[in-house]
Amino acid sequence: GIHLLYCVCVSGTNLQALMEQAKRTSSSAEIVVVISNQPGVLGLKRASLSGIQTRVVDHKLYGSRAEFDSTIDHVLEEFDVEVVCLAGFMRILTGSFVRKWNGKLLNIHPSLLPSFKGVNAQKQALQAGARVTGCTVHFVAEEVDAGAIIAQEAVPVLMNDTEESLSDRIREAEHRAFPAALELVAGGGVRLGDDGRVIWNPNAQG
Ligand code: 3YE
Repeated sequence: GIHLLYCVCVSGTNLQALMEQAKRTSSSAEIVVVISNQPGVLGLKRASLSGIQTRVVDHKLYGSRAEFDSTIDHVLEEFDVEVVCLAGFMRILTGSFVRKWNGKLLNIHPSLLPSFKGVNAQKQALQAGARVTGCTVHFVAEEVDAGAIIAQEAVPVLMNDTEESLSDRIREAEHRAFPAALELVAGGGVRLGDDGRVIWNPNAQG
């Protein structure tokens, strides 16, 4: 089963794209639970409407990152989760959590990594005068936005772009790149090697 760790900030549109992909008969993925660190967000509603189980693990109720991550870990174990997609999830995960789930955690970032790491990637691209940016799906390493790259889609920066118009264009690319990357991992087309680099399997389905 595939699991999705969702958060506030965004409206859950990446989650929606992943749910639609997983519903296809050709998909290797099944979304078994959606976890949010923010109660009441639209992503939880979207999951419930699709008949997917939801859990809220509110980071504000935990005294430390370790306790928060360990609670998420327990939910993932409860649901026998094999792959975790961070879709709008904005918390930095602890080293021990990342090590335990190494090769099973996917994150999406709104730039062509390794350019424009961190928050406000779209603003960084505009300020740098980049003419092309995009999105990246990567395996999560302890260092934020530094893990091995699974999929990328380039997006042009247009002359009159604002942070909002550029973000909208990148988000559309995310809705293609994230389901594609999930399918690659769930279908065995790609995995994380012991050296932290991606290993491609040309014989995988899909
Ligand atoms: N954790 C590790 N490595 C990664 N989490 C994400 C990706 C990723 C990861 O590659 N170890 C910015 C987080 C950046 C930040 O400072 N967040 C705050 C909370 C802000 C909030 O709640 O809105 C914090 O204290 O964690 C997922 C994407 C992380 C984005």
